[in-house]
Amino acid sequence: MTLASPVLPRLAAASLAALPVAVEKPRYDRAAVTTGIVHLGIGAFHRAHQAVYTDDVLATGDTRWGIVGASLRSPDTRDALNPQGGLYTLAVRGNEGERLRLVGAIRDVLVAPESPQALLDALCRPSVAIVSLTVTEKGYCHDPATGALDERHPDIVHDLARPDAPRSAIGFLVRAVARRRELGLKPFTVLSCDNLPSNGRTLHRILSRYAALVSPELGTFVAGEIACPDTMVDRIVPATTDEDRARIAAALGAADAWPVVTEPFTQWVIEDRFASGRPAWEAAGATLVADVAPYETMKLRLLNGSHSALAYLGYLAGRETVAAAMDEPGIAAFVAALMDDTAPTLALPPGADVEGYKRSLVARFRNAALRHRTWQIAMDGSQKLPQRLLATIRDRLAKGLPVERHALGVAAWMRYVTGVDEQGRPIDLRDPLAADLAAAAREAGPVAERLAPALLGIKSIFGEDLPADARLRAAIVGALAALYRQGAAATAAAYARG
Ligand code: CS2
Repeated sequence: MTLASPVLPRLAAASLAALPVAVEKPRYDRAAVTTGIVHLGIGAFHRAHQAVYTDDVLATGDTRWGIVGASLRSPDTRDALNPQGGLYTLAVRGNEGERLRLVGAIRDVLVAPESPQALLDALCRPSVAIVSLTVTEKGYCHDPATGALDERHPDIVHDLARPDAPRSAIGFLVRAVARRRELGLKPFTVLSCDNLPSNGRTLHRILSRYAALVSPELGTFVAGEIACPDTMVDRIVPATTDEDRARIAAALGAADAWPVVTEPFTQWVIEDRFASGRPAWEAAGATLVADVAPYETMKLRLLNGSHSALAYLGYLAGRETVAAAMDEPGIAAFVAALMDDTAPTLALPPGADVEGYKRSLVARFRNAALRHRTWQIAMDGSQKLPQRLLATIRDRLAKGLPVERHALGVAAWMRYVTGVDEQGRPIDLRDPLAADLAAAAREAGPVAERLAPALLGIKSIFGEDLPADARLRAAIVGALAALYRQGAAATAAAYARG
C-alpha cells in the first residue's frame, strides 16, 4: 500500500480538530463506544454502507454499537485502518461535487488468518449482539444454483477438520455459536449484507447444515435458535484508486491510507427479527420491515442484473467504466430494454414506483464522478448470474415470454469468460470457477453452437432445468453468434430494438 503523500501527517484521532471544517467528523465521544457488532469482511462496501448507518446511530448517543471488523484473507485493511484508530474518510461523489466525512464506528480490525483465536474471542464477547457479513457471494461456500452448502468446498472440508482454527465465515460463525452456548452467553444475530437471494434464509440454511455436520445436536440448535434476518443492501462503491487517495489527502491535509468512495444514494432494508437487540438503524434512514423479499428481488434483478449486463457488454465493447458503457448509445438503450423485460417478473414492494426506480438506476449508472470499472463488476460471474439474470429468465420462460435480451446478458458473460476480448487481448478473469470456465472455453473454441452448451452444462450455475430448455438454448446460441459476428456494441443496439 502506498500512502498518498510522504509529507502529509497520517490521519489520526488526535488531529481530528485540525481537519478542515467542511469535513464532517464523528459527533460523539469515540472513547465511550463499546463493541456491539463484529463484522466479517471489512471491505469498502461495509465501510460505505452499514458502518455509516451505525456511525449515525452512535451519534444519537447510543454508544453500544461500535464495530470490530475482521478480514478473512488479507491484512491490508487492518494495516490501513488500525494506525488511524479505525478512522477513515467516506467520499460521497455526485453531480454536486464531493463531500467528505470521517467515520468513527470501527474500533479495531482483526486479520483472521493471522489469529483465528483472536476473532473467535471477539465473536464470544458478551457485549456482541450482532455479527454482520459482507464476504461476497463466493464467501458463503455454497452452490449458487441451489443455495445449499457446498460440502466439498475446500474451506468447508478444512473447517470441519479443524473447527478450532476455521478459515471460512461459516466455520467461524458456527464455532462461535457453539462456544457462546457453552459459556451461557446470549446468541448473536447473524446479518448477511451480501447480494444473495433471501440472504438471511440462505445463510441460515448453510449454517444449519454445516452445524449438523459438526454434530446433529448443534445443527438443531442453530436451526432453532439463530436468527438470520434478510436484508437488501444498496450503494455503489467502486474500488478506491491511488488517485482517490491523493485527492482526498490533499483535501484533508492528512493521509488516509484507505478512504472509500461512493455515490449519494444509499438504501438498507432489514427484516426486523433480532435475537438480542439492534441499533436503531431506522434513525439513520434504514427501513425495517417484516418481508424483505420484494425489495431484494427488485434490486437484484433490476440493479445488479443490469450491472452485470453492462459489465460484460461494456468490457467487451472496450468501455472501462459503467458510466463509459452508458455513453455507448446501443448499450444504454439495451439496458433500458432489459429493465423493461425484467419488471413484469417482480412482485413489487408496497408503494414501489418501478418506473421511477428504473430512471434512478440509469442516473446512478451515468454518475461519471464514480470510476466503477466494468472489470470489477464482471468478477465472480458464476456466483452472480443465478440471482441477477437466470431467475428472471426462469420466470419469463414460465410465463411464455421471450428471453432474448436476458440471454444476451448471459451470452456476453460467456464471451467474456473465454478470456479473450474483441481485440484479441487477454482478459484477467477472476472467478472461483475460472479453471472450469477456461477448460470449457478451450474445448469448445470460439464457436457459439459449441461454447453455449458447454457453459450451460455447468450445473452449479444453471441447474438442471435451464440447459434442457430449448428456447433458452436457442436464444443464447443466437446472442453469442451475434456477439462473435458484430461485437458487443452493435449486438446490444440490435437487441434493444427488437
Ligand atoms: C455490483 C454491486 O460489483 C457488483 O457486482 O453489481 O457491487 C453493486 O454495485 C451493488 O450491489 C450496489 O448496491
